[in-house]
Amino acid sequence: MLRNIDADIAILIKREIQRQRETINLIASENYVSKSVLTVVGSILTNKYAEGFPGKRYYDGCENVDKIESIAIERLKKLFNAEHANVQPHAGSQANMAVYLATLKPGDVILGMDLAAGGHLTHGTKVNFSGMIFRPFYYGVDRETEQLNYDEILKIAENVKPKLIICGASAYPRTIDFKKFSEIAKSVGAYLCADIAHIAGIIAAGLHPSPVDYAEFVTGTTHKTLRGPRGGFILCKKAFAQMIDKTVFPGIQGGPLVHVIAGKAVAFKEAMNRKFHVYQKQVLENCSLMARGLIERNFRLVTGGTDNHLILIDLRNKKITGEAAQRALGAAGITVNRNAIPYDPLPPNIASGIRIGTAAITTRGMKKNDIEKIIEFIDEALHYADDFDQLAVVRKQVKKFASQFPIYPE
Ligand code: DSN
Repeated sequence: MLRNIDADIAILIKREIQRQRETINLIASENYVSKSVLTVVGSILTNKYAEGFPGKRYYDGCENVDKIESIAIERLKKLFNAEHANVQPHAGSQANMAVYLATLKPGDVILGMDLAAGGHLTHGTKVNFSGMIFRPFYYGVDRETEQLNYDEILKIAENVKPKLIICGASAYPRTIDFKKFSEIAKSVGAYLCADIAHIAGIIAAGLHPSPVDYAEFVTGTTHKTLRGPRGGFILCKKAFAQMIDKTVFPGIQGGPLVHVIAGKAVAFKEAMNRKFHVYQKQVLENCSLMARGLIERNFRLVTGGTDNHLILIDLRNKKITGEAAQRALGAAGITVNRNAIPYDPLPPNIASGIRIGTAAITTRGMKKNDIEKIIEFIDEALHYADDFDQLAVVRKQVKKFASQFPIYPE
């Protein structure tokens, strides 16, 4: 028993389960994996070293993990209709790093979405490897519409002549036009990498256009809307398969996490099921209901709404910062993250907004009436942001509400 060996960790895991059960998780990049995924990731597969790829390993005893990784690869290819898949990246960052190192030389120009406008650290931020090794330029969103302006992106691309364009975002609530990005990339002779970390599950369910036919490289994570274990993946055309694989290993990683790869395989199988399509539809429906309900309560949403699983709320009219809102909601048992809004006047550690998503609450089974209830909780918590007694009252209500949606029942 873990608690006899290491009571410290045992108790913290117990508390974390309790926290996950008693709170409402609106973090747009999180989800709850199935019991099957959980079992596989916690399995004896963690004991195995398997540097290399199926059939070409540097260690003996890989007959079972070879099959597991091959199954994961085939399922992922099928799920996204891709020519080649690599399931070894430990995370989305490693997936992006592999694509960049496979296609670029240090100092080459890359063009990605500005972190401040909703992009990701690995899309060229100065403090990240992507901005340290390469020469990053950025596109943002239109000041008026707060959406991607493809004419503007083309102009920037023509100006800076990138070798690689990265599209995809961490905090962009609208559909991304991968075809337009591909036209822009082609017109300036750049590779296109679509980072679908956030929307992978929605794409797999056929509810967001896929970049697979348009981008030479598609990267993503398995743990967000795709609802698998924490990890990354890369899809590419056959012509790039070898260079991608060898950049992942031995380029940037050693032994793959075969227990996680097995968990990915299970999640990919789950994502092929009809039930997953129904789930993703509900994620989108819940997000759109959430957007409407928030607007009715005078919340200003960046871009005026959402097409996907996430919403970015500009809190300036509510006279509260993102940081204070995150704290108040946290005290009320609602987990969110503060987030910069486009052209944010505040520094990112304070931020004028919060980002919320519906992937996790939908996995718990929440629907229309529950979304209305959650909006009430949010409104109340932000109204009483400085009153810890009132927030404690809301927290009690949230706990009671959350208990109706059990996760990992004992
Ligand atoms: N940190 C992730 C997110 O929350 O969107 C992106 O990697």
